[in-house]
Amino acid sequence: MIEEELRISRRGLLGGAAASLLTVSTAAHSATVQLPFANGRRPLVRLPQKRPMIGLTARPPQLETPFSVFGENILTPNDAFFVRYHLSDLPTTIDPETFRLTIGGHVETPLSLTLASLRRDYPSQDLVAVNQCSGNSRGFFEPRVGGGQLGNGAMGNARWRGVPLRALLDRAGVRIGARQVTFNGLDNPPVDTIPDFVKALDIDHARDGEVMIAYAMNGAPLPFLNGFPLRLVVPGYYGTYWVKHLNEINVVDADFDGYWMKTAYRVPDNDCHCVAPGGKPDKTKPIGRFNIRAFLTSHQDRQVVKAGSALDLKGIAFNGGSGIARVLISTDDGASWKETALGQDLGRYSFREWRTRLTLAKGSHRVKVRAFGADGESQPLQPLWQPAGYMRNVVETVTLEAL
Ligand SMILES: Nc1nc2c(c(=O)[nH]1)N[C@H]1C(S)=C(S)[C@@H](COP(=O)(O)O)O[C@H]1N2
Ligand SMILES: [Mo]
Repeated sequence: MIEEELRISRRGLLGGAAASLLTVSTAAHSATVQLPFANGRRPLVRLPQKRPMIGLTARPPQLETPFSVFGENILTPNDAFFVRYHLSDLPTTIDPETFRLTIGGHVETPLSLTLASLRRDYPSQDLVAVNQCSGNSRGFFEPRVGGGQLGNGAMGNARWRGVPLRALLDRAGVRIGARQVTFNGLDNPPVDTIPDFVKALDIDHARDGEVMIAYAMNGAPLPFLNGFPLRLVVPGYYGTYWVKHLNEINVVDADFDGYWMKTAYRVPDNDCHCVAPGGKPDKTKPIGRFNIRAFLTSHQDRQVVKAGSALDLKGIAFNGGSGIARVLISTDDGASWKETALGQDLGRYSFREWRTRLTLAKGSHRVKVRAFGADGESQPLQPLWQPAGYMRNVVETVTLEAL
């Protein structure tokens, strides 16, 4: 594993990334995809360690997963996993030999760890969990909102391997009065006026034994663009907390008030995390756990299918960690609903597959899928709205044309 990392880092991945983006954007016949909303035309771009992906921005590199990938694999392959960055001053190479992860602040014994020590001297754990950007599906908001106009591809499910954060905090010895833990990575703002990307979790959350420092994803080192050599994994929580190229952890004795906690990534402080379309929340709080979602992955909107014969439909569902209890399907635009069968349970933070077989009469059918969590939570039938375009989870509708 270490050898693989060495090889990767010496190739100077991000240097390569910038170069290939340039090639794509200047190519006369570069392929594009159309996301199903206005201004949804996107280039298909190729970056190191990635298959052709939907390009959102070139600098910093931001990539969306082509939606068909979710129908092919319940674990999203590393080379198809989405990429999100805020700051354009990214490291171009990271040397795994000299890399150090520090743990400091309100602790008894500050630590500075090599990657080798992290693997050798600490327990490891495996966990399947979805990483989803807060703004996944933002492009579908009506009225439209500012921010990356994403389709449904800013999510992915992987088997993460790493060290429970609790083990590191215990080794460092958290002092009485600790309130939060902050996380910083090797990427930097291009100018001083833009705040560095630093996130924080409450101390009890950080010590829950599930939050982890991952060094591998689906049995391989993290792809560079997904946080090589280390990233935070915060099961059930939006991707904003999953700090990449993580090299600095600090325990603090007050609520951390950095820009990316205090100003950005906040949601209306109410049960639906929503306001009337076009409105403004009077109170906000930091974004937290995923709400529940379900998707049809076997068929596309407007797909033509055969009338009168058995049709196999499948898809995925996930939520913030209670797990998926049931997924219902409607083929009459929500008038009636029918149970689907759930696939293998890879854990309560994972995508859960659902399947069903049905027959459609000749005509156009509005197919809806609606998931219910083990905690009873379900999806709204009408979209909720909020100004940042986070947390979209309306019941999805796909029209199938049976001929
Ligand atoms: N260092 C660093 N980590 C980061 C970010 C970032 O800008 N810098 N963006 C966060 C956000 S908002 C998301 S959605 C996830 C995306 O993870 P991915 O790029 O591996 O898909 O990374 C998170 N970790
Ligand atoms: Mo995000």
